[in-house]
Parts: sequence; C-alpha cells; structure tokens
Amino acid sequence: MSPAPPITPPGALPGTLITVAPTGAEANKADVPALPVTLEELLATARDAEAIGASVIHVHIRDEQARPTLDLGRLTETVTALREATSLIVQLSTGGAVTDPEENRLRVLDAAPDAASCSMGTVNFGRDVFLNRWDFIVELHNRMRDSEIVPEYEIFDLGQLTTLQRLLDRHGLPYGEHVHVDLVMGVPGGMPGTAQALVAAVAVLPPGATFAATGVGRTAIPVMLAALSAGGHLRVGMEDTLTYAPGEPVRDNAQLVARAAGIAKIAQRPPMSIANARALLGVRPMVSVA
Ligand code: KMH
Ligand code: ZN
Repeated sequence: MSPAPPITPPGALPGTLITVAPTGAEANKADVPALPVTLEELLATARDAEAIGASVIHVHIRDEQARPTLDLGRLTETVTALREATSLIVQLSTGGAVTDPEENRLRVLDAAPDAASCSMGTVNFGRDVFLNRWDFIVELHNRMRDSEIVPEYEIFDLGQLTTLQRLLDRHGLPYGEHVHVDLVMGVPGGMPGTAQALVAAVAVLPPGATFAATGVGRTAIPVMLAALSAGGHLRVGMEDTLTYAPGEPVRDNAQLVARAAGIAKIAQRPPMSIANARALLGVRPMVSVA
C-alpha cells in the first residue's frame, strides 16, 4: 500500500487554515443587522465562507429572539444542517455566553460536532468575567477525547498556555493527538492584539502545536499579519470584528473571509483545503449524510 500523501508537498509553504466565526454571543442583531442569527442565515454564511476559502466554522447559535442559546436540540439541528450544506469542519463553541452555566457548556458536546472550543482560563471580558475553572477545563478536555471531538484550545492571555501545558502533562493529548491553539487577542481584559504579544505566545506553545490567531476589533489586521508571518493560521468573522475599516461597518462575514484569503495568498500561504485541514487537526473523516 502506498503511503498517504503528505499534507503539503515537500518544500512547499504550508497553506493557511481559515476559520470563520460568524456570530459569537456578544453582538445584538438589532445593532448589527448583517449578523447571521437564524439557521438559514448561518447556512448561507457557511456556504459563502467555504467557497472563498474557509475550512472551519466556529459556531454560536441564537434562539427565536436572536439571543445566544446552548439549546441542545437547536445545536444538533445546526450541526446536521451544516454538514448537509457544506464540507466545513463544524466546531461548536463551548464558551457560549459569559452567563452560560458549566453544565450547559459541557452538554454542547452531545451535539456531536467535529470539533469544539476549549478555553484555557478565566479572563475579564470587558465588564464581564468569562469563567473557566481548572476542574471544568479538565472535564471538557476529557469528555472531548471520550467523544472523539477535536478541541481548539482558546487562549486569551499568556498564562493560559502554561495551563494548557499542565493539562496535557496531567491528562494527555486530545483526540486526534494533535494540539491546535487559537490565540484570541485584543479582548478587553486579555492579552493585547500586537505582534509582540503574538511572538511571546508562540514562543511558549506546546511542542508540535499549531496555532491560529484572531485580533478582536481594530487589532484584526495587525494580528492577521503577525500570525501569517509567524507560520500561523487565521480566524476571522463577525464574532470578533464588526468594523471593516475606520467608520465602515463590516458588510458580511464573506467580506472578512475574502480579506483573509487575499492576504494569505499574498503571503504565499493560500487557504488550505478542507481535506488538508481535517488531516492537520486530526478530525474524524466526513460522515456521509446522504
Ligand atoms: N463568548 C465568549 C464569552 C468560545 O467560543 O469558546 C466566549 C467565547 C469562546 O466565544
Ligand atoms: Zn466563540
């Protein structure tokens, strides 16, 4: 049997894994009409993002009143619908909104996504607190491995990378045996969205880990450029960015994915195929929904 093809041809620069985070739990539909909050809006967003070069979708959903929800029935329906409509890797948020109790955040895994976020510590989140206790982190990490769900370790501040190393030392590698980190930078209360902070974080990643980065608000572009130049991947979307340029609201998520794909091409690290993204992250093979 011939060996599996390498993820990238020998000598080639690695492509860029682009994650779209289209909705989040913080923005209000009333203030941001372009925010995708219904299933139909989410599916249209997902199809566009896939066509432009995204390979992962980071999903927060809303209820009938466009309020953030972790309702398991809705989450399961969303995962199924995204799989029918696209080939994207479906990553559910276990972060939810700052008000969501731990038990509801753990139950997200029952919707059986390909991947899920796993935040590595408590952080001030504007005027709120995003609470992630050590025991909760351990529970999330272990349940994900038992359910064959690939974690994306969300890092809001430098010390959370120490927590990640401690987690791996004590509880072992995740499902897929690859560690992938997302640096969420520029949150008011977390690390700044600067090249210097990104370089400091990359220096203390666990050995062999890959990383993506996103810069919240006006830090989006500095973080994107720093991540590309440091060999990292990108997360973009209206969860993190609502202003495209000073005084110019984001038109839609496709506009942000297109900008990331364009800059990645200029950096000679074009968007990675979904097949390569699955191989990189160690996500389960596509389940047929025919
Ligand atoms: N909405 C934030 C409080 C995640 O998705 O895992 C948490 C968050 C992180 O968005
Ligand atoms: Zn999120």
